[in-house]
Order: sequence, then structure tokens, then C-alpha cells
Amino acid sequence: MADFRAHERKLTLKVVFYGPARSGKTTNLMQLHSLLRPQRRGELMVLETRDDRTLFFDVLPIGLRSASGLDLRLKIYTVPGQVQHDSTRKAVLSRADGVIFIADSDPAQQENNATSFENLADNLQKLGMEIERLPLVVQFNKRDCVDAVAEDELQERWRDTPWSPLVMATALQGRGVVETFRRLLEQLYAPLDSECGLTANYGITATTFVRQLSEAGSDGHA
Ligand SMILES: Nc1nc2c(ncn2[C@@H]2O[C@H](COP(=O)(O)OP(=O)(O)OP(=O)(O)O)[C@@H](O)[C@H]2O)c(=O)[nH]1
Ligand SMILES: [Mg+2]
Repeated sequence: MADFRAHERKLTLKVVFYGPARSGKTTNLMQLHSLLRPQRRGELMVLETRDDRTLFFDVLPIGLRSASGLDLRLKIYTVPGQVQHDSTRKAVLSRADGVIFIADSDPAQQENNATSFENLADNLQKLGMEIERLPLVVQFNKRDCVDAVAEDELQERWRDTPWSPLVMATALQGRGVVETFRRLLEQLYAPLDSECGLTANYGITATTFVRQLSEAGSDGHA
């Protein structure tokens, strides 16, 4: 449920990168930070740990003030993927408006992808949220790995789910990162529009919403 304060003309959304350990959640966040227009993004906070793994979360604020005066903010979080950090994952997931699931294309990681997706469903249920009703995009990262599972096989495997088609990415090179984010913005719009009247009250159409929040910087490849 979005944090909407009509009297303050302020709308804050929470987006969470979820997925197994080392699938590239922090890398996606860092790449988004470097690809988005500087005017849109706030300060990226990545909590470096000795072995490069996220222990709590990383966060990137994104924001804009629309021509109609609505102060629109997005806070993008990552969760720690390591199995033992489940209570932290659940806390970060709480009150999320949308989730981007980062799966790993490495054949050896397919079971970890599945376990993590089940863990997401399980935690959402514990938080009283329904996975089928939540804006959710699934990205398969690390397409540059020589033995990555073939895209056709992955698309086929997910074809009869609400999360098809999957987005392919190589986050390390910035490929597919903004595309994944845009897909989530597209899904976020409809429920927000019914809740807050984005078009009716603020003149923010779906196209404006997606374009403005994912605008690339002049040096971006998006
Ligand atoms: N080859 C390749 N490596 C990647 C890619 N994306 C991320 N990595 C590497 O995978 C490792 C883990 O990436 P992170 O972004 O830290 O993964 P994470 O999902 O945040 O991991 P946790 O915080 O432990 O859950 C790092 O060494 C990254 O450089 C990619 O597209 N291709
Ligand atoms: Mg991380």
C-alpha cells in the first residue's frame, strides 16, 4: 500500500530487489544509480561488508516533483540473499509496493532461484500480501555467463505464470537494468492511479510516470 499524503501532495513508494545470494541485486541497484538522470536520483547507500554481501539492505532514493506539484518518491531497497538472513528479508519486504526478483542464469543456481522465489511467496504471505496481486518483475541476470541456461528454456519454464515474459540482463554491464525497472513501473501505475488518481488529480499518465521516473542520464545507455 503506497504512502500517499494527499494534503501534503506527497506519494512515496517502496520497491524491493529480492532473490538468492549473489544473483546481482546490489549490482542492479548500483547500475540504476549510474544510469538514471542525476536530477532524479538521491544518494545511493550501499552497505559494504567484508565479503561484499548485503547484511541489511542497500537503498537508492529516486524522486521528482510533477508539473502539477505532486512530490513523487521511490525508495528502492535490496535484501540480503543469504538464507540465514530471513528475518531481515521479511522486514525489508514489509509494505513493498513492488518487487523485482533477480534470478541467476548460472545452471548451478537454478535450485537457489526456486528456493528464493518460494521464500518470497512465503514471506509475502506472512506479511498479509498476495504474490499474484503484487507488481512483480522477474529478471534473469548474468546472461554473460558462458553456460547460462538458454533463454528459450527459461521463458518456457515461466510461460504459464503471471510473471511471463522474463527480462534478461547482464547487470554488471548495465544491460537490462533500466528495462527491468521500467517493466515494474508499468505494473505499479494502475493500482496507484486507482488509489491516488494520478491522471485525474495530477495529470500524470502511465507514459509520463514510466518515462520520467526512468529517464536516463546523458551518459546512460538506456
Ligand atoms: N558475470 C556476471 N557477474 C555479475 C553480474 N551481476 C553481478 N555479478 C557479480 O555477482 C556477484 C554478486 O553480486 P551482488 O550484486 O553483490 O549480488 P547480491 O544479489 O546483492 O548478493 P547478496 O547481497 O549476497 O544477496 C558480484 O561479484 C558481482 O560482480 C552479471 O551480470 N554478470
Ligand atoms: Mg547485495
